Amino acid sequence: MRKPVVLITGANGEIGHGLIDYFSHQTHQDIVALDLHPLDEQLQRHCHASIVGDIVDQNLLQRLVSEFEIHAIYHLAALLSTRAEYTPDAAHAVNVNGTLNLLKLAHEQARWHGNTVKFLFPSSIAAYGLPDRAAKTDAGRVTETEFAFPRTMYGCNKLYCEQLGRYFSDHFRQLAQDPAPSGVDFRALRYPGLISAQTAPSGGTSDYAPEMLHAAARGEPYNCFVDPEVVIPFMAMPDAIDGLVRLAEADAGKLRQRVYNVTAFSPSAGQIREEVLRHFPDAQIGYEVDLPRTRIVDSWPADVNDTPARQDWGWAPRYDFESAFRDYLVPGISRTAQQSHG
Ligand code: NAD
Ligand code: AKB
Repeated sequence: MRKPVVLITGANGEIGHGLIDYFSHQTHQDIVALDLHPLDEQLQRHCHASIVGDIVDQNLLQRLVSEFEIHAIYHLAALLSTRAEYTPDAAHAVNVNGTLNLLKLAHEQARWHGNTVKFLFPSSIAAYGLPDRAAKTDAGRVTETEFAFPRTMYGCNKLYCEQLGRYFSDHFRQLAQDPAPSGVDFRALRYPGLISAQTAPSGGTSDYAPEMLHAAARGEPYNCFVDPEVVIPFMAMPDAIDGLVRLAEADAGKLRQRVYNVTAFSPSAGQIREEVLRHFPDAQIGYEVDLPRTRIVDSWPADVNDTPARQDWGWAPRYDFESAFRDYLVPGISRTAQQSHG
C-alpha cells in the first residue's frame, strides 16, 4: 500500500518553513517535502519524508508516486523575480515546466486513487504589470482581471501557470470522446511581498522590506535598493500561511474564482524604514537606488482588491502594518536571534 500524503515542493523556502511549522501544530497529515536543497533539520522531524530533488526531473516525480499516494500539493518551488530576470531560461524551466509536471502528476494521482487532488499555487503581485508609478497611483486597488501585463519573466510564468491551473481544473481533455474531470482542484493566491521573522528572503524584488528589518536585527548596515516613495502591498508570514490553508480548506462550491488577490498593508519604503528604526533605533538604513529593480517594483500595484477572497472564503489578515512589526516580526526576530546564539 502506498502511503497517502500531502506533497510540498520548495519546502525548504520561506513559505515552506511557515507551512511545515503550521502543519506540525494543527493537523495530522503526512507530509512529503521536496526541495533542491536538504530540508532544515528542525523541519525534518515534522515530515514523513524529505526528498532532495528537482521538480523538472520527471524520473524523480515518477519515483515519488511509486512510493506515495498524493492527495494534495502545495507547489511552492520557484525561482523568484530578480533571480528569474538574471536566468530567464532556468526560470521558465522551473516555474513553468516544473509546474506543468506537477499538474500532470496531480491529474495522474487523481485518476489513480479516484479522489480530487487539491493543488495550491502561490502566485504573486508580479502577475500584474503597470506602465509606471503615475499609472500605478491612478490605478488604486486593482482587481484580479486588471493590468495582467507582467514585465518580468517571473510574472509571465506566474500568470501563465494560473491559466494552466484553470485549464487543468476546468477544461482538460475537452475534445476527448469521453471527457471526464481531470480531478485537479487548482486554487491560487496572488500574494504581495511577504515578510517572515524566521527566514530572510533571497532572489526576490520585494526583498528590500524584509532585508531592511533582518539587517537591523543583526546590527548590520543596509542600503535599500528602491527610493522612499515606492509602494507595494506586503503581508506578515503567518497571514500568508493562514490564507493558503484557509483557501485549501474552503468549500469548493463557495469558490467563484480559481485565483484570488490577498493583501494586508501597503507602506512606502520610507515608512518601512521609519518603522524599523522605531524598533531598532541604532539601525543604519540608507538608500542606494537600483533603477531597473525599482522599475520592476513600480510595475506592481500599490494595492490590490481582495474583496472576492474575503467574501468567498473568509480571508481576513490578522496583522496590519504596525501590529505586524510590534506583535510578530520584532519579537519573532529577537527569539530567532537568541535561539541561534544559544
Ligand atoms: P524561496 O525562494 O524561499 O523558496 C523557494 C524554494 O524552492 C527554495 O527552497 C528552493 O530551493 C526551491 N526550489 C527552487 N527551484 C527548485 C526546483 N527546481 N526543484 C525543487 N525545489 C526548487 O521562496 P518562498 O518565498 O518560499 O516562495 C514560495 C513560493 O511563493 C514561490 O512560488 C514564490 O513565487 C511564491 N511567492 C512568494 C512571495 C514572497 O514574497 N516570498 C510572494 C509571492 C509569491
Ligand atoms: C519577488 O519579489 O519575486 C516575490 C514576489 C512578490 O513574488 N517576493
